[in-house]
Amino acid sequence: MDRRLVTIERHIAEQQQQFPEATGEFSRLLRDLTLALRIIARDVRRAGLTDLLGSTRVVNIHGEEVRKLDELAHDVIFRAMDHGGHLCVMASEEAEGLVHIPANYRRGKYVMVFDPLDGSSNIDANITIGTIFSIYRRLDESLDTPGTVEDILQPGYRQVCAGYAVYGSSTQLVYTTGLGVDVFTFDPTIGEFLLSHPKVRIPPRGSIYSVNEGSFALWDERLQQYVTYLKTPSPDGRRPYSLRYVGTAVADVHRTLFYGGIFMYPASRSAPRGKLRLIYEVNPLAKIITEAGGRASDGTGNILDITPVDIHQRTPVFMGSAEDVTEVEQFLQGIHSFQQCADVESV
Ligand code: AHM
Ligand code: MG
Repeated sequence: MDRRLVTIERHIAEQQQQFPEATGEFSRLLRDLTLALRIIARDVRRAGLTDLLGSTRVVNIHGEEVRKLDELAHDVIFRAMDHGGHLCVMASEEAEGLVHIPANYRRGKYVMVFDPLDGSSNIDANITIGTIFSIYRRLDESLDTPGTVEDILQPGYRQVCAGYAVYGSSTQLVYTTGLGVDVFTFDPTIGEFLLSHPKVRIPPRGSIYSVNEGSFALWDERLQQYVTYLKTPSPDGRRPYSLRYVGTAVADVHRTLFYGGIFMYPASRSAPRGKLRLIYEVNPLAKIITEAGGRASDGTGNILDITPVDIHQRTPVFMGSAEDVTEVEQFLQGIHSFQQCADVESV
């Protein structure tokens, strides 16, 4: 076991040393971001005491009521990131268009997208919520003009960094820059994120599925067969799977990262593209899961290969242990059916 005490700042600095050409700009960007996450974590912890629960009574472009903490988290991230000179543009779940860098600040070569507070419907009941982010290089790094929508609409495989903070029984920060997935746990007594789980790997197969099964009747029949299959006992005892669903994507994916299994937000008759947004929710989570050895699919192919056409576009998603994601794809593509599996097992 590695017993070194490593703060996130030291970890970022050590990782930077692996890139001799690095200027330090990216490290400074991450440092500013972790400040924002520390502030949000503090406000989340005290929300019940400080009039931060409840709605702003504003409805955002997704048709959802903006909670006070959604607005606060968006604002904190903006104020931490707008003046650092690292970013040329941002996009957020809580902003309809591009989030521009004010004209009086220098613009940098990176682009950041984020969901300031994921799991908004869980806020008022003190259930785990999170913040999701990802960082890209701008398309033409030689420019110092404002970033454009094309800079935001990059496929997920181009992310240079992806991560999330999960405000659960402790606050953890999970991120990757392509050198594995590292998890840091926040120690509130010293105000530091400390490396607690270096180089996390997702189990190749799990025994938990995570989906809002209330929509079962609205799903494609092939998905219904897959979930029925997961719930049907198998002779080898591998099934039935357990069902766990928090209703905060960050929390459901975090559990899936550690325990394995599959997290799904599929298309349904009432939501033909699913619910989750590709750019600032699904892609960062997909990058983390993929870097940890898992898979992320929209049912037909790799999530990270999709070229977005809209900042707020939605996508169905299936992510988690590689074998579980491959299995759901086989059901969705008609390669497996519940009946076939039952026949094989009864032989
Ligand atoms: P939010 O970003 O407004 O909180 O919405 C996204 C959340 C996800 O965290 C979660 O996976 C999903 O909505 C839950 O939706 P549902 O209530 O339909 O199961
Ligand atoms: Mg969200």
